[in-house]
Amino acid sequence: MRTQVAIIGAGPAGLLLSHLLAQGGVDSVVLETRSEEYVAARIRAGILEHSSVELLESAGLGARLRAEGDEHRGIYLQWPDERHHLDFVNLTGRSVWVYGQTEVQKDLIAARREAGQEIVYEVSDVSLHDVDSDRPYITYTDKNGQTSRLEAAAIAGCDGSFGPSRSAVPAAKTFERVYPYSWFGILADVAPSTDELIYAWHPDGFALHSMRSATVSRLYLQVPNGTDPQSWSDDQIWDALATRLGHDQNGWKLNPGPITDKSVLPMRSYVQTPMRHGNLFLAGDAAHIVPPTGAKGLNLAIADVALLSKALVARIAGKDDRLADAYSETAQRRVWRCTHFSWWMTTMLHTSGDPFDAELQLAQLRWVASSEAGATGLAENYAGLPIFI
Ligand code: FAS
Ligand code: PHB
Repeated sequence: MRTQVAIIGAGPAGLLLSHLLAQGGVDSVVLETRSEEYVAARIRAGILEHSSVELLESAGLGARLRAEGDEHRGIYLQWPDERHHLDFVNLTGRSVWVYGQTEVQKDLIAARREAGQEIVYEVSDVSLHDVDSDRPYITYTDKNGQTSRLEAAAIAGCDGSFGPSRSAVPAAKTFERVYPYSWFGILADVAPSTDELIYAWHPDGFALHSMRSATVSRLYLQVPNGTDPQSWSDDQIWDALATRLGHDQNGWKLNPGPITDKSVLPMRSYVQTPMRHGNLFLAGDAAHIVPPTGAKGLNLAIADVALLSKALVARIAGKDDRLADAYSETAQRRVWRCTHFSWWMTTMLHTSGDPFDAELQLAQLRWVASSEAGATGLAENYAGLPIFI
């Protein structure tokens, strides 16, 4: 087969890239190792920042988001006996939307199917070849065991943190920080106990109350690395969440309910540079990972692809290499801004057991909650970053 852009990965980065390229008149083929059902059902991110919503709407992907998503003005910061609301709209004029990554995926899969996009699911043995030539190609085995070759003018590595694209960039420089704790995430069939997200600091550990809809709650607990999700009973989970989120504080109550999904997510920061080698371009988790505390993972993938699609359309349709030549450096500015913010939120809210750290964290939380400058700093990064900085 031959196409203009060969995309590895049908996550949000790969599917949105194929959509935006098509809008620029550039054809692509998407290769995905999992089944369509699997990539449509994966439970992951939950928050879309302002720029992501604007981009999805401008790409014709905002209808269900606007109809079924939930616009939030801000978040709550909580610590024992205190809870403070940060109003991003008052501080920056920008809001965020609660709309699960699974919903974004469903919208992207539907849009690509409607456009007749070629997505080859359940492939294996994906290998990249001649990426620094002007005739790069991919070999792979399809679900019928047939070996195939896909030639393209460019390859987009949107294959996440375990795909082959990362290692196809020779002499890449990598930065990594592994955090000494993980997130224990649950989905529960119970109405959220709050109107907007609660990020809670507690001596026992961090907790987050998020949601997916008016009837489904999404909550997280800081746990030690290596925690087995089956080792906690439902009662233990709800008791820990209630303690950390301030149940019975000022009359507020956490309403428990049936838990429908449990998973433990290790936390790390990872950045690889450059995000381009010859005709291979990386986007999304293939190039960087952030701890989910800043709700940046999905949004950063969207921002990369907004940039990369413009660069590839200019290069392939317009024979203009300037954006493609600047892609890695331009993308990395936002990657590092989001990497710093995700690290800052994570280290401010997760306890280490060290009493000095605890006092520093509480002092920082009190400053952010009481200072307009501090609150605006958090709001700008959480909701207000433009796509191109
Ligand atoms: P993805 O990982 O989503 O997609 C990569 C795709 O490439 C996958 O479909 C994979 O199957 C495919 N692939 C891999 N290897 C391949 C190969 N060899 N050949 C073909 N295809 C291949 N972010 C948040 O903001 N908030 C959260 O709460 C949050 N929770 C998360 C929980 C988990 C368990 C994980 C792993 C991530 C979470 N994230 C969260 C981050 C997540 O949302 C990512 O940032 C987002 O999915 C990035 O999108 P992509 O770059 O498309 O990568
Ligand atoms: C989620 O709803 O899954 C979510 C929300 C905010 C975060 C991380 C995850 O920071």
